[in-house]
Amino acid sequence: MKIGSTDALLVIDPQNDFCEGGGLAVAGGAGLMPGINRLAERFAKVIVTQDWHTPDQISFASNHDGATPFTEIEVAYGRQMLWPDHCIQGSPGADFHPDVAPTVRRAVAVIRKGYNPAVDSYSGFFENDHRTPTGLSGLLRDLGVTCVFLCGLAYDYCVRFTAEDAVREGFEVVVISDASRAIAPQSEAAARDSFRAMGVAEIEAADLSDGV
Ligand code: VGL
Ligand code: ZN
Repeated sequence: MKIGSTDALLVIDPQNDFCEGGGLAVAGGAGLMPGINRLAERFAKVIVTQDWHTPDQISFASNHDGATPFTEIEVAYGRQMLWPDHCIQGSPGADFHPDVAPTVRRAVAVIRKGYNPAVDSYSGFFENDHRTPTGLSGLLRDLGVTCVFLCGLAYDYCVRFTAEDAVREGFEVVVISDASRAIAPQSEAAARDSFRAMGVAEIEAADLSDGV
């Protein structure tokens, strides 16, 4: 598969809290960063997302008496998984991993998400109410992007939700599997099934060649 001039690379949440030692660590997270940098060099348009919560974020188990992380609750916009505290605005955990700095420097934009305390946001396009936009769709359209390639953390949540919204927004969508890692095997399998059902292509970084 060739990289074209109307393609963009979306690098999802390459932040300290999703890497080893972080608040919501994903196994193999930090190890993705060099490969992501090599990918980012090859795309004319790179956009990075940043999970950006306040301490009173509704999806933090710590904000619900007696609740445990990785269990679900019912909120105004549907079911919501509870998480350990992570990516709190201005905290070291919310910073980009130092090894991904070259990609962040190349990025044409950083899209922050999840800053509304009452609504979590996995997707780079819409909050978890599936209605409130982040502005990413308009940005991509204004930049003339027709196809988005996704990588980053985590495969089964923020990469998955971003990919699904990108399809609904009319973009061609490709997930670069070996440049992404999942939080849990069960949700990883569910994400893979959903990608297949929705027409999201999955490739490995080695399947990409430089275009025009
Ligand atoms: C994420 C859970 C909560 C992610 C963010 O980046 O996949 N997952 N917040
Ligand atoms: Zn989050």
